[in-house]
Order: sequence, then structure tokens, then C-alpha cells
Amino acid sequence: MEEKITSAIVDRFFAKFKSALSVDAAIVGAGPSGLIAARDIAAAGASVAIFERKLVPGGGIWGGGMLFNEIVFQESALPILDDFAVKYTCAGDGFYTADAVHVASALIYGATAAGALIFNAVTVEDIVFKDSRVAGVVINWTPVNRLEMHVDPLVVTAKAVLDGTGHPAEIIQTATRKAGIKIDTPTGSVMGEKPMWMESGEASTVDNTRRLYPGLYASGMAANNACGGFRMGPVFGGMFQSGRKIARIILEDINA
Ligand code: 48F
Repeated sequence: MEEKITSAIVDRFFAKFKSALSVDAAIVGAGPSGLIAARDIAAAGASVAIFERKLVPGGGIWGGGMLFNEIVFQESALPILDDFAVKYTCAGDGFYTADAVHVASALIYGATAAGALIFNAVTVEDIVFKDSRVAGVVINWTPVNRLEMHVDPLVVTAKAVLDGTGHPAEIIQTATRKAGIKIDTPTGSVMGEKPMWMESGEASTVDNTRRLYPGLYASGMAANNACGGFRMGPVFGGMFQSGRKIARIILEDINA
């Protein structure tokens, strides 16, 4: 029995990993925008792999606001939440609330049920840059990175790489620093996240969601960091709409 159990895990994991070595979309970060983008792209029939640094996908959803595990979103986000069968409660004035644990698990389930693969405890530490485009991600196990082991990474190639890493915009920062590229922001470089202004931050998250460079896309707070948008705290409608918008852009590009 011992050998059978181990063999089942190893065989299935490597078959799964092998199927993700070259994908249509590589998504870095399983936060709300990345999970919604993954679900929409996979539901359209394209191949998607999400690489998530933490053991648990879901990003900033789980803790709600200041660990009060409820999140808030606007009426305009309801069609997206309905697609994930999320249960919510009206809070008045066009706002709704939902249990943060329920939302996080619904988005993870929706993305994976649509066919997206999530590789958790995997950190994207670099990009592939060739023929003047971002062409993939360089990955390693998060514990390898955390323990600073001197271990070379492996590579996954992709037609589209989505930075869904949240506030730090790690992939965009790496691309501009190491490849020296000018990205599609007003200054051509990473402009940095501005302080809290909820209305502005919510709108700019969606506006700033875009293709920044051939093969490189931004969603969620990473898009706001790249383009100099305000932060907005625990209101999630903009994140949800950002994920849906970037999926549409990526699907148009990979089908072009
Ligand atoms: O930050 P995060 O939840 O992304 P988001 O979609 O949503 C932001 C909101 O949660 C919240 C907010 C709401 O209004 O402002 O902050 O922009 O999730 C980002 C995920 O990316 C992972 C990280 O662990 C988190 O789960 N991540 C970050 N860098 C890497 C990474 C990396 N280099 N490799 C793999 N995963």
C-alpha cells in the first residue's frame, strides 16, 4: 500500500506539472483578480497555470478588513460573484458583504473547476524574456527561496504572463528592472502605489488593468502599483472586475 499511495501522487503530480510546462496563460498570484482571470480564461478553453507563493491560495481575501472576515463589494460585481455561486448580503447604498472564507474558497473552486491548475507553495522569481516579449516564468519552491538554498529554478513558458501579485507588483518590477523595458504607463516605468482613496482606487484598479508589454499583463493591486493608482482597502469590486477585464484582454491577444 505504501508504494501505491506514493506512486499515485508522484505519477499524477508529474503528469499535471508536465501539462503546464507550456501554457496559454501563466498567472502569478492566486488573489481575487488572478483567480477570476484564471476561471474566465480556462472557461474559454485556454490553458492556465497559477503559481502561488503561499500554501493557501486566496491572497488578501481571507482576512476581510483587519481580520474581521467579511468583505465588501459593489452591485456592479454581482454578475461575477453569481458565476462563482457566491452567497452575499445587501448592506445598503449599493454595497454587499460576503463571508471572506466563503468567497476565497468559492473563487479557488471556480478557477480549478474551470480547468485552471494551481501550483501552490511555488514562487515566481524571474521572467523569461526573449524576442522582445515576456515569454514565461521562472519558478522554484517557496521553501527553497525562503531558506535561501542555492538551487536553480525551472521554467514554464506562456503566451501571456499575468502579474496578479497584489501590492508589490513583483513581476512587473522584475521585468522593468532586469529587462530594461518601457511599459504602458504614463511614464513608461512603474509609478508606485498611492495612499488610500477608496473611490479613486476602485475605479483606477479597473482602468489600470491592461497589457503593459508584449506578453506581460497586470491585474488587481499590481496594476495600480504599475500605473500609480490609489489603494482602497477591503472593498473588492474593483479586484473582481479587474480579473474579468484582464481575462478578456488576454483571450483576445492569444486568439489573435
Ligand atoms: O494581494 P492579492 O490578494 O492580489 P489582488 O488580486 O487583490 C488585492 C486584494 O486582496 C487586497 C486589496 C483589496 O481591495 O487591496 O489586497 O491584487 O494576492 C496576491 C497573491 O500573489 C502571491 C501572494 O502570495 C498572494 O497570494 N504572490 C506574490 N508574489 C508572488 C506570489 C510571486 N513572486 N510568486 C508567486 N506568488
